[in-house]
Amino acid sequence: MAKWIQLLVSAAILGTATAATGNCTSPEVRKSWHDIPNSQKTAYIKAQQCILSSPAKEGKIPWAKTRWDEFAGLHQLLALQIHSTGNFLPYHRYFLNIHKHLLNECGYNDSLPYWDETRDAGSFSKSPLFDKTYGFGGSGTGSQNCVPDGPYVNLPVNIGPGFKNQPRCINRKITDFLSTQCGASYVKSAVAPNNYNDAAKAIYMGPHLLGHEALAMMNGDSITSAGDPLFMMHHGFVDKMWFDWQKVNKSRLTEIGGLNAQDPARGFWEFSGTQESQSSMWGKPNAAQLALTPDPQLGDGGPNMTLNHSLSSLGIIPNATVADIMDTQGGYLCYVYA
Ligand SMILES: *[C@@H]1O[C@H](CO)[C@@H](O)[C@H](O)[C@H]1NC(C)=O
Ligand SMILES: *[C@@H]1O[C@H](CO)[C@@H](O)[C@H](O)[C@H]1NC(C)=O
Ligand SMILES: *[C@@H]1O[C@H](CO)[C@@H](O)[C@H](O)[C@H]1NC(C)=O
Ligand SMILES: *[C@@H]1O[C@H](CO)[C@@H](O)[C@H](O)[C@H]1NC(C)=O
Ligand SMILES: *[C@@H]1O[C@H](CO)[C@@H](O)[C@H](O)[C@H]1NC(C)=O
Ligand SMILES: CC(=O)N[C@H]1CO[C@H](CO)[C@@H](O)[C@@H]1O
Ligand SMILES: [Cu+2]
Repeated sequence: MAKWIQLLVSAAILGTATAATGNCTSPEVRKSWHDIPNSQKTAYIKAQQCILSSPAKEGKIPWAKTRWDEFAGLHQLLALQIHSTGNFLPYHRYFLNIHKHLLNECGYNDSLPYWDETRDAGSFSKSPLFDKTYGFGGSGTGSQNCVPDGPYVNLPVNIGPGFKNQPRCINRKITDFLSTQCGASYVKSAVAPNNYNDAAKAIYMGPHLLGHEALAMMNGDSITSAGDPLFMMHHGFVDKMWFDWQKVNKSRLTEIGGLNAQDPARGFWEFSGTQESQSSMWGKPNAAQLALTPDPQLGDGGPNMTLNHSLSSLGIIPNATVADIMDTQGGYLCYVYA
């Protein structure tokens, strides 16, 4: 089969499309981990183990030792641009797409699963997500809260805590009562506001934040929680909230707002104080980190988010714009949530 035909065929099977075609005829269907077959879980886990154990490839982030470090390291560099800003939902949607690319590199080409947390709200610890064979391993134990079992034991992450970079185990600590606010009624209020800024903030401060608190991934650290592969399941759930909000009105497919970097006077919305005072929790990026951090205003030409905002993965996948990722069926992206 000619190379271009293979590409067309695989694009059709996978429901993917590129910005060049602009078409999305058979979207990838993203399903909750609860609803995918064990064979798919096994394939996903195998690819994730491969990402965690493959050497760094891009070479842009010197302290990233593995492919996964390059991914978690990207989240660390961008942490003060993509949390408590208008770029929270867009960047994390793009981040899911970067993860999809890494899974592809490791041989997983099926759809991206996510975690419908409403099904486990209030009792996260009993969720099938924490299965040690067909899941992410359980709640952490010992002084470091290292995940004691499951597929990612003994696969260290070298990014974090905070802006430091030291090898550490994948760790988390589940607190069931905090997970209550990932339930259906909380999700419903998070997607109720009728403008982007209010909905984005309600999603961020609601089920997104409470999910992080209930899971305390990577010491619950806002800068590097992406080190735990479970982060991607949680952020699929967050992305679905935006997707559900966007579905209500076509005009929401072009609605964007907020700042493209944290307001230094406010920092993270979930903590009091300023960015400076909050930095006592995780330190500050050093000069080498600052030099690698993308310019938050690239594409916007000012402090406000626009559809022309540039999204970068530091080379893992090509840059995109917010306009590219607004519609999950716009062609650059091609998926729906079930
Ligand atoms: C999976 O996707 C990658 C990247 O698109 C591609 O190189 C690879 O051939 C695909 N593998 C299969 C089994 O389709
Ligand atoms: C959709 O959004 C447009 C523009 O904001 C608004 O005029 C219209 O009333 C909305 N429609 C619905 C059904 O909410
Ligand atoms: C991609 O984004 C990075 C970081 O913002 C920027 O430095 C680079 O110039 C962009 N690349 C292209 C091809 O636009
Ligand atoms: C969009 O962003 C690019 C850089 O990423 C810039 O060159 C261009 O001028 C921007 N367009 C508008 C309309 O702001
Ligand atoms: C940014 O947006 C705010 C709120 O919509 C607006 O008041 C301000 O003028 C904008 N700033 C720039 C530089 O566009
Ligand atoms: C940009 C692009 O390729 N658009 C095509 C999408 O598919 C429709 C129908 O198949 C074509 O008419 C468009 O040209
Ligand atoms: Cu994040």
